[in-house]
Amino acid sequence: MADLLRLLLQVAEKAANVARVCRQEATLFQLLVQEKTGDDKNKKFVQDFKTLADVVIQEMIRHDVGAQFPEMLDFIQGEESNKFENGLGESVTVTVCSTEEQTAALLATVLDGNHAAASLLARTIHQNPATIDTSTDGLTVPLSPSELGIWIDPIDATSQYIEGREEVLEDSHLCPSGLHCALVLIGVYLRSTGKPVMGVINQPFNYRDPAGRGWRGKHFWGVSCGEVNICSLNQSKFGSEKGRGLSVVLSSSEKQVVKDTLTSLCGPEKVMFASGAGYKILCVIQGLADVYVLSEGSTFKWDSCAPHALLRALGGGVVDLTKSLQSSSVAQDQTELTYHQPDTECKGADRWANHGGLVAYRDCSQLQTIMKALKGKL
Ligand code: 2IP
Ligand code: CA
Ligand code: CA
Repeated sequence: MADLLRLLLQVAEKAANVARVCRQEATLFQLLVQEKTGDDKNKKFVQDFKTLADVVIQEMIRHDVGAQFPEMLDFIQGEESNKFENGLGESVTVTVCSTEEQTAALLATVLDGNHAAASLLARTIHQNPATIDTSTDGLTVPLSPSELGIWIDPIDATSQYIEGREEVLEDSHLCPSGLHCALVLIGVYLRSTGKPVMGVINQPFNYRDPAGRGWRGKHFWGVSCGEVNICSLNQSKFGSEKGRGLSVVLSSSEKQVVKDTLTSLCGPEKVMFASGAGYKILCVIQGLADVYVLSEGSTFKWDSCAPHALLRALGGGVVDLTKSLQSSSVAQDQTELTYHQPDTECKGADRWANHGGLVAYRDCSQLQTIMKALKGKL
């Protein structure tokens, strides 16, 4: 299934192009924001925004993956629904059509007849992205499409994407907020066990092109199944950092008791804060933080699936915090998050929430240290 990986990298790059186009066109961007309603409301934000960019990206990924792997079509899910309401209160179902012109015509109905904006979007959707260096040659993945499902978060950290603050990223430094926290996340899991096996992360706003041609992105990928454990980031750079003291990344809205406990464990300078659930897990993947702890059920399957696969490829993982605290004796593998089963007691998006909170880690012994410190505190 190396061809699936290559396809996901390609379509994630196209997604990043859509995200960039939407930000670069100021008038287009104004048109794009719309408030969420009903069951799909993310309880975390008073005002959560659903952008057309999100919907378009998710549908484009579904379309492109479904075209090459029809067996997967019914198992491609994401954060968004493809129903969109335009300024006239009409409901439009957003789909990717077979030609650019048809897609543009459909999008124009969502964009209240703004044909210029619709054409721009349609062109990006139907354009092949620049070939990206995937270095996946020779990779064989022992999986077949009929055993796989996909979770898409078309844009994670939407609030940062909408706010659009530009920060200059420094190597080996975590940057708490800004456009670079916005990520395209595509995760692949096994339908039978729910284990994440492949992940692609695209960071559309990684740096500004020095030649003035706008934003450039960066991509990351990983595969973890059976004997195959491979990640686009190599592990070697983590080794030398051992012994420098444990560091954690948290949401700024994390519970005070968690902040306090981890501050006494790690020291104040080793407790960092950042936006975006995906970005925080990416910080752990990149070695910018050792562990990400979240005590609330405020993330969803589409937030964690892709980065979870990369962490597994690196020998780490993402566990359910509540389950892990309850069961120190249970094999740790049994507390890893899974992606195949909804919580049938909940409705809407909540069916797919990571209710028990989570801990993302690269190193099992660091996970143990964190769990020991949090035991009895929550
Ligand atoms: C959000 C986003 C938020 C995160 C929240 C996610 O996804 O990643 O930043 O909160 O958990 O569900 P926090 O930044 O406090 O960790 P989206 O932006 O896709 O709604
Ligand atoms: Ca998200
Ligand atoms: Ca999102």
